[in-house]
Amino acid sequence: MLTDSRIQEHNEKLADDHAFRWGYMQEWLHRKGLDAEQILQQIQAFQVAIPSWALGTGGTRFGRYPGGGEPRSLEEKIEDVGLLNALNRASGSISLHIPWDIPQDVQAIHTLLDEHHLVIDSVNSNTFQDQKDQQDSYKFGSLCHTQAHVRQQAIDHNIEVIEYGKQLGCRTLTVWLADGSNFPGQHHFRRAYQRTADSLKAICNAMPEDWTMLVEYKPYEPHFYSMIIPDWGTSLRLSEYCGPNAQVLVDLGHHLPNTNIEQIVARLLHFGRLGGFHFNGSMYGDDDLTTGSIKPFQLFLIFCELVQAAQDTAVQNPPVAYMIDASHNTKDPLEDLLQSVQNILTAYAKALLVNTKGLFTAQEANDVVRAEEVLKDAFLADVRPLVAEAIRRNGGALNPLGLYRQLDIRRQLIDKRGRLAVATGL
Ligand SMILES: [Mn+2]
Repeated sequence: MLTDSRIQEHNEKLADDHAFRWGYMQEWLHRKGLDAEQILQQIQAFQVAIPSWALGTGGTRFGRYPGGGEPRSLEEKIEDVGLLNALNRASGSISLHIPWDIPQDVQAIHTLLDEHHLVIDSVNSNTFQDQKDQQDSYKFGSLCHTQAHVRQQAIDHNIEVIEYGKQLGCRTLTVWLADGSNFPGQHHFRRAYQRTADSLKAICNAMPEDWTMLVEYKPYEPHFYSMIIPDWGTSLRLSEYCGPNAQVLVDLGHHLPNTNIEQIVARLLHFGRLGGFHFNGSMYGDDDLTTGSIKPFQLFLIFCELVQAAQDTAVQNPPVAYMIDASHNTKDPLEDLLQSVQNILTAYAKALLVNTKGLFTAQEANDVVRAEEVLKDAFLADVRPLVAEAIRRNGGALNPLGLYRQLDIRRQLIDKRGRLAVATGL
């Protein structure tokens, strides 16, 4: 479907145009006093995980319009991520969802992962829906439930997820809790919080020492009066309660409109508790749109905080696990993911161009205009040749989306898997 020689062929066709644009970019960087090679190396090293649940067409509660050729098994999901990674070389890991992606043959999965140069990045538990044959329902909560045996069932599920993760060589458990209440009076806020904290601690204690638990927050949905973990403050407090192996996970869509997410990122970095990142785009709420499609400037500002923290020896934050967490309702999921990764790399590349020294000087002098202009100078740069060169050096395609379309990969997937193939788990 996609071979190295196909990528070579594609790159050769675009070589002349790329050389011209990349040459100009190099000259521009040189004049700015920036080290092109060093910036390239950082872009080349950036990896963002692809979640197994984003490979099929998403939907709303009103309808779903699958485009065909969706992966029907964990094996086919790995093949799809392998395709993405072959094209852009920045999607070398997968985030799995249990029980949607329980491996039947662990050894075969390892072999397939190796074939595609992929690793399992994290495992995600699911207590937001009842599974077949499940004894107790999560209708009124899981880790926060009033009854101990329901909480224990949810804890046991998370421990089972850790076991699968161990078999697959991963070291990160992501917990997103749908627990919450829909009406005033439904929850005893303090007791429900404490039960959740103790449940999370029990899960954390069951993890191997080199594992990290990521605690994700969300202000509303599926519950509309209160969520157990609605904000970063609650996530932070819970992480601290659980110990050094627990970290906060920021999902871009999990904020109320106009929240200053870059400031939250800076705060968490300052506290050394930013463990993970879920990328998506948002217009109103948890819209799960293509990353960078709605607010590219915000994405850039978030990366500025990440880059500045990485350059600051005073920041004691563990490496951040990056993942895309989007839903693709109208686009081909693979095209959407290719766009997302491209937008993420673009925002990162722009952040790497910021004249940090100049910015800090302007900040110290309270030169508001200068500080803003320093940021805008980097944001407005056309970094596409820089991103393309990084992908090319990693062995990927100069235009990943262009090559995907040129090879008509979706058509090939439909021929192979069928028009009605529906991704497992959705
Ligand atoms: Mn998420």
